[in-house]
Amino acid sequence: MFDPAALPPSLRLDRAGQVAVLSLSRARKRNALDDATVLGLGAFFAAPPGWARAVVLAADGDHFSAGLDLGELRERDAVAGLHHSRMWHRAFGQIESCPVPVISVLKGAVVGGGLELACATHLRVAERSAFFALPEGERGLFTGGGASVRVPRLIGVARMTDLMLTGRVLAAAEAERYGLAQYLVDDGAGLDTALGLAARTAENSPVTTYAVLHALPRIAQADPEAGLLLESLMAAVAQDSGEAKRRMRAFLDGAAPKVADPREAGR
Ligand code: 1HE
Repeated sequence: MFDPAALPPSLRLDRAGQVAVLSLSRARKRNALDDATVLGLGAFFAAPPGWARAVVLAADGDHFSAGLDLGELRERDAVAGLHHSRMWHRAFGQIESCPVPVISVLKGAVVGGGLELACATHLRVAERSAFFALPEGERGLFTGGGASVRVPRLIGVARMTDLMLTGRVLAAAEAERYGLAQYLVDDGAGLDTALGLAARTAENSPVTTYAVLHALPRIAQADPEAGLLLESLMAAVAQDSGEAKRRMRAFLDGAAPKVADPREAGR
């Protein structure tokens, strides 16, 4: 059961209809991620409010997140460092396995642990001000919040190697072209875009949402033959649902929208 009182001061929850808008609210520190924030994110996404059909992850101020709170990175021995990294993995794993779609709105710095956080969300909307980097290399660190698994999935090992070895910073348009963000919008338009996408995802059949969020990433990483079998099993379950039957009947009866040709939108 979701308990709003359990949120740390660095996180704020707002409600937009059936969409939960969770904001990083530590703009003074550029939304650097301290332990309380990471634990709070994990707890929120483990049990999002029951009314939420989607979650938008936004940020106060000009920057999405400056990554790990370097002020907390005191002398930590290797074992403590291991446990700290695993704590981030658990928290961000809760985002990835959230029962409803999670859409992040990115602006300004999306760096280090901030990029790791963004990559755990399902859809990323980047405003033009967003810039993306993995400054761990420069700080003598290595990624510890899941980047080495999630970033190569999105952009490939070669591009992540470039980011880490050379300190390259990607502008929003480059990042969108690489696949770090699925949407690129003007500054200030990210939240509305994300809310629109959230509303659209909420119209999906629950079994489709489940299949996309939970089966698809596993199928994509399985060996191909096992993946194809999993796909068939998932497809059979979805197709058997009453919702699928209703929707297919509606299409055949001419009562459901056709797939729109994007070229028609401008005419
Ligand atoms: C911080 C942090 C932080 C800002 N930890 N306090 N991440 C980085 O290496 C990125 C470090 N940050 C920056 O490069 C810049 O701060 C920004 C480009 C994000 C923003 O610049 P700017 O000019 O708007 O802000 P600022 O003046 O640098 O920072 C404002 C305050 O936020 C200042 O504190 P103040 O008390 O002096 O006002 C900064 O110290 C503070 N601040 N970023 C702590 N990151 C699981 S492993 C993940 C490993 C990593 O993420 S490594 C990458 C860390």
